[in-house]
This record gives sequence, C-alpha cells and structure tokens, in this order.
Amino acid sequence: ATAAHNVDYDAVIIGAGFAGLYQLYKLRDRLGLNVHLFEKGSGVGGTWFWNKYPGAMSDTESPFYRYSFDDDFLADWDWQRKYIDQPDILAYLEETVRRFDLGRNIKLNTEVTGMVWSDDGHWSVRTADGRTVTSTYVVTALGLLSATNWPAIPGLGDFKGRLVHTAEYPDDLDIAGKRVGIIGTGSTGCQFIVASAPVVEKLTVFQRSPQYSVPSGNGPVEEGEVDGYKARWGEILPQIRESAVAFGFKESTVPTMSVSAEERERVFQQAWDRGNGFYYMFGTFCDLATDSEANEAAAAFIRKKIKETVKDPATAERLTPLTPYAKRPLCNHEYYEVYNRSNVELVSIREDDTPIERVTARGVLTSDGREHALDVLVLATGFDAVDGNYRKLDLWGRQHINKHWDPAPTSYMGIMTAGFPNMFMVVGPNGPFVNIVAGIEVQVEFITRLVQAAEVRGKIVEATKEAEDAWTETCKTIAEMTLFAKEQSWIFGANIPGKRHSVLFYLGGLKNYRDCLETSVRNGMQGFAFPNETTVGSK
Ligand code: FAD
Ligand code: NA7
Repeated sequence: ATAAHNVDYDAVIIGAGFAGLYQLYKLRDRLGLNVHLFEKGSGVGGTWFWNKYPGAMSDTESPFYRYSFDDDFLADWDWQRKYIDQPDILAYLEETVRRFDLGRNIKLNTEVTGMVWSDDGHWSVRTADGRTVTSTYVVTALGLLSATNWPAIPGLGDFKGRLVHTAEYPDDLDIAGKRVGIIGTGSTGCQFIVASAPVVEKLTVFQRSPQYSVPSGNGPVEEGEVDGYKARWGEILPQIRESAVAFGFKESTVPTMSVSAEERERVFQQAWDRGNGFYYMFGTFCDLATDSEANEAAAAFIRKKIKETVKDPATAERLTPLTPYAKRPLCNHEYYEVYNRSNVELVSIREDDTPIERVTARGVLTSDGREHALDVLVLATGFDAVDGNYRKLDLWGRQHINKHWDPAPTSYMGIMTAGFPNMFMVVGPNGPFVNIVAGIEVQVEFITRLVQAAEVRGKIVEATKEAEDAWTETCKTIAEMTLFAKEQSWIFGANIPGKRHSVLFYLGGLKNYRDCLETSVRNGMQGFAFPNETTVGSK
C-alpha cells in the first residue's frame, strides 16, 4: 500500500505483547500495510518478558491461553501442565515472532515517549532516542497490567539488601537460602509466595488485605489430554467466543439460592477439587458476582477451607477475608498450606494491626517496633492498570490525553477515544473483562476491519463523542450491577493512591461485547466517523 501524506509508515504499533504481535501480523500480512512496531523492552513478550519472578504463570488454563487464529500453530504447539509457566509463554511468543517472521518490523529497546496528531491525517511518534517517525495509523498495544506500581513506602531507598518489583524482576537474583520479605498478596504475590517458600531460608509475608484463593488444580497434563483438545478446537474456539469470561468452560446459569444448602456445598466442593478461580466464581452458579447472598455463600465456603487448612488459629484468622469475594478471582496450588511451614511468617500490615512504619537499611520496621531483617525485599504491589501507560506518554490528539481523560478514562468499545483519530487501543479502558488473549484477538480483528474501512473511506477514522458517551454509560450501568464495583481493586483503578475509583472495564462478557462490535459493523461502522469520506479521490 502507498502511505498517505508522505508518511514513514502506514501504521506504527507500540508494544510487543500478545496484542501488538497479532496486530502486526494482521495489518502487515492481511492488509498489506507498511507497519513498524516499537517495544521498549529488550525482548518481545510484554507481560511475559517483564514478569520473571519465581512462580509467574497464567491462571487461564493452558489450552485457552494462546492465539487461535492459525490452525497450524494450534496443531503444533504442545503444553505439559494444566497452566503455562512464564518461561513457556515467553517461548511461545518468541516462536510467534519467528513463525510469522515479525522480527523484521520490530524495533526493540525503543520507548515511545510522545505522539501528536495532525489534522492533515497523520501521527508523529517520538521515541526516547530523540527520533520522530510519522504514520497514518497508530495502534497502542501498551498493556493493561504493564505500568509498574512502585509504592510510596517510607525508607525504600535506605534498604541495603536487594529491592525488586515482581513486574521488573531481574535475571540475576537467586533467592535460595535467603531471608526474603514480600509486600503484596494479590495474584502476583500469592504466586511468588507459593513458589519461593520451599527454597528460601525465611519468607516474611507483609499482608495488607487477605485474599480469597481457590486451588488451581495445576499439575501435569494427563495422557492424551493435549491431543483431545487439539481434536476439538473446532468446537472449543466458538464456545470461548460465545461465552462470558472466555475461560474455556460453560458458565453456570443456576442461581446460588435456588438450590439446597447441601447442593451448594456439593457444587463448591466439586469446583474446589477441579480448580481454577474463574471456574469457582462463574462455573458454579450464575450470580456470585452480582448477588450478595450468593457471593457470601461462596466466600463462606473458602473461609471454612482456610480454617481447616491453616494450623495456627491466629494465622488462619489473619488470612481470612471478611469482605465480599469480588476482586479478580485467584487460584494457586496450596496457597493457604504455605502458612503451615515453619519458615513462613505472616505479618498483617493493616492499619489496625502492625502497619509498616518504614523500610530500614536492614529490613522492614513495623509499628510494633519489630525490625524484620531481610536480604531481599520483593514488591508485588501491582500496576497502574489499564490507562497507566497512556498517562505516561506526552500524547496529544485534539487535546492532551490527561485533559481528555479527566477525571476518568473513557473510550468507545475500548478501542478508540474521541478526539484521537486513527489511534486504536488494544485492551484500552472499558474493553471486555475476560481471558485477555481471547479479548485481544477479538479487538485486533475489529481494529483490522476498522483500518480496512478507513483505507477506503478517506484514511481518517474517529470514534464519535456520542458513541463514546453511550458506551461509558453502558459500562457504568453494568459495573454498578456487580459487587466488583464495591471492592477496592485495580479493576476500578482503586489500588493507586490518588487515582479516582472509575469504571475501567466492560463487564458484560465477551459474547455481548462481540455483539456490540458486530452491530457496529452491520450498520456501516456505527459510532465511528470518517470525516474525509466525501473527499475521497479528490486528493
Ligand atoms: P503486554 O503484554 O503488557 O505488552 C505491552 C507491551 O508494551 C510491553 O512489552 C511494554 O514494554 C510495551 N510498552 C508499553 N508502553 C510502551 C512505550 N511507551 N513504548 C514502547 N513500548 C511500550 N491475563 C489472562 O487473561 N490470563 C492470565 O492468566 C493472566 N495472567 C497474568 C499474570 C501476570 C503476572 C500478569 C502481570 C498479567 C497476567 N494477565 C493474564 C494479563 C496479561 O497482561 C495479558 O494476558 C496479556 O499478556 C496482555 O498482553 P498485551 O499485549 O495487551 O500487553
Ligand atoms: P494487585 O492485584 O493489585 O495486588 C497488589 C498487592 O499489593 C495487594 O495485596 C495490595 O494490597 C498490595 N499493595 C499495594 N500497594 C501497597 C502498599 N503501598 N503497601 C502495602 N501493600 C500494598 O496486583 P498483582 O500484581 O498481584 O495482580 C495484578 C493482576 O496481574 C492480576 O489480577 C493478574 O491478572 C495479573 P491491597 O489488596 O490493596 O490492600
């Protein structure tokens, strides 16, 4: 294709994770565009390049945490365990690059620092090395859990041991035989805790909020299991796209309180034995995320398990959440069991317990005057989720992104935001809350259609403000129907001090999300404007 307005590229993509790599393939090999991808890391893989901490893995089961767009790739790539570990996911994404020859259009070690839209129809994209390139379209595949949250804990700089964040985990750190402390017990913290406890001399867990974690059911795949999946892709893949959370199981349609207490117990126990957090939350009954009584029944079952599992009653009590079960559901192999080990200590740093006073040269000082001596301090304090990486950019559409997204980030279907023409977001604000790879594929495929439409309709496309406002309202309405909205977590940006609690996801499920996209397509890309359309051919 010939680039418009004498630009360097038809499309620039930012980010080489699942989203950016697939988008590169689509725009280059399916639309035949001249595409260039910038990645700030020294390798591809995104999340799976950066998060190299012990225990890092997906909690989407192995068969469903992969691309589905290429039949040969689906047939060729095997897996050994129920969940894929970080090194294997990274190897898979590196193989994606090799297999589709993507490397020749990827520039690593190159951070994009700013972007400016020009109303003559192109973006100027500035990189940290001081260079600027121009492009008709830009796809921001910046990642939704990618902007590291470094907490403002006093004294972090004084620590003389090794201080690391799980999301920027170094290659050269060996924790074996060391005294390790960890702050944060989210999905990441729990994975690190389970993996590190058996190898370190002592593990001190600084817990602000206790977590609900159900068993993962991880382990080696059974004989013939992988081949069984491979024989059934034809039915599995459509099922995922027709489901709500896209985790490869059929969501329950049974209300929790419509069955007897014994039946509830049986269903929760069956899910506990099967494993997987999303299955426990969405495969057991249909209303755990929306009905308080149902949610409490599921939470009470987990609390009972904690009490049965953890031998020291005081530790069990500190590990037991009393809040609703309404954060991203977690699963681990033997999480609560870890606290029965003699080399693991749980320190509750809740305000009314023994909060951290400061980090010292030797370790962590808590409000009871104890200094917990450490060789390594690990921060598993999460991310400035979804819009975090956007706000770091000097990003100008018709106005600056921070002004446009004040007080909260918005979008039309998670893909475009009004006033930022030709900028397409993958997993942008108010995209679907699902198994992310499945969500990414759907969005990338839609973005490809939008670009294709723009190519024949004047090379400029933009979400309309009306469509964006309506989508924002839809996301808000759905979110308010759920219990998730009442909990403080990254799903609502509530984990970052000073960040406003706002809706960051479309919680209506993948099937309904796809229906919205399809409706737009059927109505000639409804919700998007092509301002140059009437002048096509006159240039
Ligand atoms: P990312 O993989 O985050 O890639 C974004 C890339 O953009 C990064 O490489 C980053 O360096 C680059 N980048 C950002 N800004 C710039 C810039 N300005 N210039 C240049 N490059 C830039 N999801 C699930 O569905 N299931 C799971 O089990 C699951 N497990 C997870 C476990 C962990 C520990 C984490 C952190 C996340 C997990 N996720 C999971 C979410 C995961 O992020 C997504 O599944 C998926 O990997 C996101 O891919 P992406 O391409 O959208 O973003
Ligand atoms: P999360 O889920 O945001 O968890 C972060 C954890 O760190 C959580 O336990 C927080 O406690 C804790 N935290 C955050 N800031 C602080 C400070 N300042 N002091 C003490 N403790 C703190 O991030 P994850 O990386 O675990 O997971 C994010 C997603 O990535 C996950 O859902 C997967 O999809 C992959 P809090 O609960 O806020 O009290």
